[in-house]
Amino acid sequence: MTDDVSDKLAATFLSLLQGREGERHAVVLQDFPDPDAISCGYAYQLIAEERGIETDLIYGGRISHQENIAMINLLHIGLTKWGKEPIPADLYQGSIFVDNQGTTSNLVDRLEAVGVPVLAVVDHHALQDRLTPLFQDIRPVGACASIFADYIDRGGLDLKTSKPEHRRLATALMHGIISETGSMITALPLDFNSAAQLHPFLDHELLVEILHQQRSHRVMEVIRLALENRVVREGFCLSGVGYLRSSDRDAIPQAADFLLTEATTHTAIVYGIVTHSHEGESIHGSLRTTEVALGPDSFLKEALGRMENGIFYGGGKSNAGGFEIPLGFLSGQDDTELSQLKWKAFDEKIRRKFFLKIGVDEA
Ligand SMILES: [Mn+2]
Repeated sequence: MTDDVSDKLAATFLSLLQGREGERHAVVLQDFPDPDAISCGYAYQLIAEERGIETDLIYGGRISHQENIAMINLLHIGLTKWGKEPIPADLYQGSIFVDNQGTTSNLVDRLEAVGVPVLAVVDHHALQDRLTPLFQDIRPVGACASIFADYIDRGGLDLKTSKPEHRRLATALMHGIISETGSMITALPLDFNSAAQLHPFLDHELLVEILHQQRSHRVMEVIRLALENRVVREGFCLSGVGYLRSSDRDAIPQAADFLLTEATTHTAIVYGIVTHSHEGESIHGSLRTTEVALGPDSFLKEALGRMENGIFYGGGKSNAGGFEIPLGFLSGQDDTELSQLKWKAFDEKIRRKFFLKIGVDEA
């Protein structure tokens, strides 16, 4: 992307905030916010604050990764979780979607129901057509945080090392970029540029503290199960880990990351049934790949298909993807025998779908 195009995108984005003093915006993160999304939300918060706009960083799911909890606490980033309660009609004058396009947030329908206009969508996933925003900036960069760092650099904020919140923002964005690009391995030129721009404002000690959170015992257990249950065919590693609590959901991508380190594996897919306290049960899965040609977005869409309402069960970006399959009528905790039967059926079905897609003739 040329400098001119980047300048124009940043200018258009910033002009959108003009004349909105006194407004309150909903910054919508995906249901399970990751460091990339959280740092983008925080960037928008400070950019908007400078222009007299209040914001809430909102999400409809859960934050479960120990590193993400540490990030929020150490960097004093405030997130608002909306549960089942309705969103008041006059609360927000606009919404911004960062690091997602509305397909991975359960808040979209509720925001639409109370008529909150979608001001902007800033994302780096494959283009989806769920929302019709006033402004859209979707670029295939390594981290969405790099786009916000670029906005900041092109007039969004005048960063100062003397301001603690600016140092925290730079640290958050750097963490977003590092974690989203697998320590810069999948980074593209904009990611490197943005990291260089942020570098003078970083709080290195804080960054080290965020990165060095240890895994909980339960996450270790899920990784052990993933290792035990894995089936490797043609470089694909599939593993079902059974039932997990929603607070442990983030163990699934962590297990997929781990399985990807095996020499014979280029693509790891880990899934399990996540039990939510009120919302029933659903299968959550994560895909990680080092295979450049795979294309997780189309791979998952083709392998798993869509729901009755037309929405795909899964999607992704260049090296990672995820899927969620609601269990609907089959949701709910049953006796051990029925639970095991249910898991076996779903495990088998998912495995067959992926084997069929890969072209492996056995289940
Ligand atoms: Mn992202």
